[in-house]
Amino acid sequence: MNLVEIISVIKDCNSIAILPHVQADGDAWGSCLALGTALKKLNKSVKIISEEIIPRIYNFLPLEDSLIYDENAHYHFDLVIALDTGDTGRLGNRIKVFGSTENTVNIDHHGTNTGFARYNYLDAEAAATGEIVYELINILNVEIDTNMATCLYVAIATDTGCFKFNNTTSKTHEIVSALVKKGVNVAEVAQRVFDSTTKERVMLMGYAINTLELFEEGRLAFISITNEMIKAASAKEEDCDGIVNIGRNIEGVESSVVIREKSQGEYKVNLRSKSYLDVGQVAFKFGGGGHKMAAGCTIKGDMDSVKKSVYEELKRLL
Ligand SMILES: [Mn+2]
Repeated sequence: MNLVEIISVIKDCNSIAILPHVQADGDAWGSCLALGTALKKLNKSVKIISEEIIPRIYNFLPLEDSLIYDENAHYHFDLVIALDTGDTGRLGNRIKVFGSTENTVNIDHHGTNTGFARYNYLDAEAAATGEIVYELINILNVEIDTNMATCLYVAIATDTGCFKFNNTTSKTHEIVSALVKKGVNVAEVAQRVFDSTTKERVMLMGYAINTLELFEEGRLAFISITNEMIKAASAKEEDCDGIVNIGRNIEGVESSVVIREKSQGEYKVNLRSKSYLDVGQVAFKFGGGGHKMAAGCTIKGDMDSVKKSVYEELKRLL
């Protein structure tokens, strides 16, 4: 499907639900809020349904009154659109909402996307789903206002690590240039999204750094986060975000891993790489997904067995 075909599907529908993935990141939130606003401007009835409340660093984004958090919400929609979501597992409990209609759209940039909707648009070359949504809104012929531009800017800036990852292209900069012309306050976004932290997060980072281990002549970095650490730091789930970059930034490290205890016997694994190792492939092998340089999965076991499995897989690809 191309974007024009996706748009004809959207135009035929009146009530539309937009779903970000679970533990939505800046790309998912920004893309959903921008697309939601654009569709409202076309007089569509829009609900953005997320699994969690928007994290502190994104709560300055212009929040639509269409935003709802209730994953058990049962409504009838003419169309459900999943954004930035690689597979149905990433829809969490909202799989019920997604499954409530035959008319479903999936717009994404994860190379591992399973094409789970009736209408799928996948562009693995796009740095962020926000880039695709920008194009979509332009083809829809909706004027991008400052609020929408800010949402899309956050989407693209977060997924490119502030334009530092190698998914950043000249097209990324062209899109961002157009967004900045619409009045995005670049300094404010940087301050709120990238340069602000909390005491709890810093405490958690302290505990996490103490678990740092390097393997294979310093090419693999592992950090472990237990529920005990999160509790001791009074930290939240979202405070774990970005800790994986601490390992990745170490000179000589190719791949960095954070293993976080989720519940008894279940561990969330975050993977990053620096130049060549395809961590998306590793995550996929464990039932997760993502990109070449950034991916994630959930593995059952105990901390040591999870670490060993991931380590063996990464070692093979080094
Ligand atoms: Mn994304």
